[in-house]
Amino acid sequence: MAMLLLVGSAVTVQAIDPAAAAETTLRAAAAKAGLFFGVAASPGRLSSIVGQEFNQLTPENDMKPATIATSSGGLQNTGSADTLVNYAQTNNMLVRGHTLVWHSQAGALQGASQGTLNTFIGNAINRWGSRIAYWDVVNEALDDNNTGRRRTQWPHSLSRDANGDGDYFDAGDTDVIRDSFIRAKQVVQAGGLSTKLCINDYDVDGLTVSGGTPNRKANALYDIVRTYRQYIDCVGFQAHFNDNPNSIITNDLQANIQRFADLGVEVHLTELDIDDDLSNNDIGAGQAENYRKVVRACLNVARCTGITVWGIADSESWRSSERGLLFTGGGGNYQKKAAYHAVLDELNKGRDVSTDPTSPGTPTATPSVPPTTPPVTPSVPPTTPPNPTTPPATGCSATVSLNSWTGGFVATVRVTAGAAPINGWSVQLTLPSGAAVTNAWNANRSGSSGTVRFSNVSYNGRVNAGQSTEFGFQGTGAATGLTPVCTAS
Ligand code: 9MR
Repeated sequence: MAMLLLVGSAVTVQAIDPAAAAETTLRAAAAKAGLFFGVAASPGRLSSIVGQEFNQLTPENDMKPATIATSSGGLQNTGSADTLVNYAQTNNMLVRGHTLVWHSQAGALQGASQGTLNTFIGNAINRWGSRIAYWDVVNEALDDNNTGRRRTQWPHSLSRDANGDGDYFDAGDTDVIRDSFIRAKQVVQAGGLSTKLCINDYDVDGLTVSGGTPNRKANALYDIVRTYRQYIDCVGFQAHFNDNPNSIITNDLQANIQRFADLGVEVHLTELDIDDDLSNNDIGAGQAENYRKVVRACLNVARCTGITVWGIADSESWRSSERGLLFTGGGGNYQKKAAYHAVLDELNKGRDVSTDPTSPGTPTATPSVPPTTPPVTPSVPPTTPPNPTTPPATGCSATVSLNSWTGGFVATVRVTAGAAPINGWSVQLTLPSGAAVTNAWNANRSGSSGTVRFSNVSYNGRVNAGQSTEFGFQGTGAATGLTPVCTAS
């Protein structure tokens, strides 16, 4: 049964038809709600449950530099990663590449220069191309203990804070995060890849941590994403929840997801596990209830487009003593926990984006949480133009990139002004039969199937000559062969 789109005067509520039969796997329920539900795995854990229950896969260890990088930035030992990518493709699962630039498990790359990191970034992205939907380009860049500072060990020691003001955003600064993303973006654009580029970290989940203290680590991540937005497509909250005061579940998880989503990036919960005796938390008691609330926080933000659990069963988890996952058992023989049933039930209820200002039908607003530092344009521009297509002499052009899974997709549309600035735009495209748009961001929308039209919202109509802006939409069904037509006003 199809989703219902209930349009009120000021809100749009997207819910699953209550009369519809509930889906019986996580992946089917997630696809119907318009997001992916994934798992971290290694080749030894590819039992049939992986493809049955999940539609996204993250190699738990097999794409880390320690496994695949040579000291000169080349590739080695890619067999296990290939096995996982092939499995994902056979089972219609998206792949998250994990990870390119990380202080841990760096192997032969440990201590490498930015130039060598860039070589590795290019080799790794190009090896799997668009078969990788999302790459964690930079992992865990921020310090522990809620300081809000960057890490200082390699590779962050490659960065230079020229004026000592505590950030790496000024002219004269160098920043391994910025430079790694610039390189990754160049590679994606040069190859015409649909791969999206993410930054990933832990203890960044809520606006606050224990005791209502501001989450400075989350704020620092927010500043990075806002400053380097032109290179960053997605943000991963690892979401390892436990009793550490900085790792608890807080009531402002959804608000934090929302403020990142308001920047126009996709948000994912990338490594979810929840300590089963998590008593120190704001939002619930039992593990199943905690899972329910975390999944709900994502479902209530249109641009929260995926959740990945960090393993299948408790016994096989990196934190087995916390029993933080959705299954018991092991070795391919798994039993569903109460937490599994809670997640499935919550996914089956679908999204409720009535409080999401970026969802259709609600007034589009600027981010409700003010940035903690003024936006700064990165001082080193990319060495390739942001759009690989040649803009027309006047007017505008549009290109679309897709991330698809069985039963659903997310499309990102880039609108580029021609030789003259434009003050407004509209993009029309025709969806194949069976496909339907469920929500959109950074654009007004008319229509949901067949020919659909998108137009600028208040803050992105003006596009300078040769510059670009992006909007996105999410849908059900398969969206192939989209040809966007852009009209400037
Ligand atoms: O789950 C991974 C475990 O098997 C490895 O031994 C460990 C080594 O650091 O990495 C674990 O995965 C980590 C992920 O790559 C980054 N975020 C934290 C994860 C759990 O430690």
